[in-house]
Amino acid sequence: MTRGFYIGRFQPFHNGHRSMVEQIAADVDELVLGIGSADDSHTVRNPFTAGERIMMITKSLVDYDLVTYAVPIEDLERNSVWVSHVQSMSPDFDVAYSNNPLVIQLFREADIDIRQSPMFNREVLEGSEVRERMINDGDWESLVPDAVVEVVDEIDGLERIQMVSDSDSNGE
Ligand code: NMN
Repeated sequence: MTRGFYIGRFQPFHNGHRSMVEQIAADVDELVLGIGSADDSHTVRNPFTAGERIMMITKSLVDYDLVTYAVPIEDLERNSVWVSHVQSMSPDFDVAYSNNPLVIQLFREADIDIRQSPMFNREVLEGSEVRERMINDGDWESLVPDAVVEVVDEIDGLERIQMVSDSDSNGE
């Protein structure tokens, strides 16, 4: 039995994340999705709360033949103890997945098997692209699973991200 750990901010969970999960599912029996920056919300970079991201992830992956756990992971001021913090919050895992260079470095230094995907640029670009389109009334829906569209609708997420984007640009 192999359990993996995939860390991301999932702001919001989008099709690039879902493809990563599909790739990872070929390697593991169970997958922990670590919801990074769990303590942040209501900003342009992190519009959604940890609870809202749990809903997006759980509903998007409901039809997959994979046991998944979504675990909120708050940020710490100290990078040097972040991996221990992750381990203290997560079910045990055998292998970690991330495309974030700092995350890769920290797991490597802790001697944890860390794998990255060739979708690096795509995944990073896609999160900010989805948020941009949400702010500008563009077509964000085609970049995310249907379940995410439903969650954003339920929580009035568009109104929120447009509001925080307005207050950001006013310097408030
Ligand atoms: O690759 P992304 O989607 O940015 O996700 C990585 C997550 O890991 C982020 O939420 C980031 O804040 C988090 N992280 C936190 C620390 C810390 O709290 N010191 C260190 C490395 C990564």
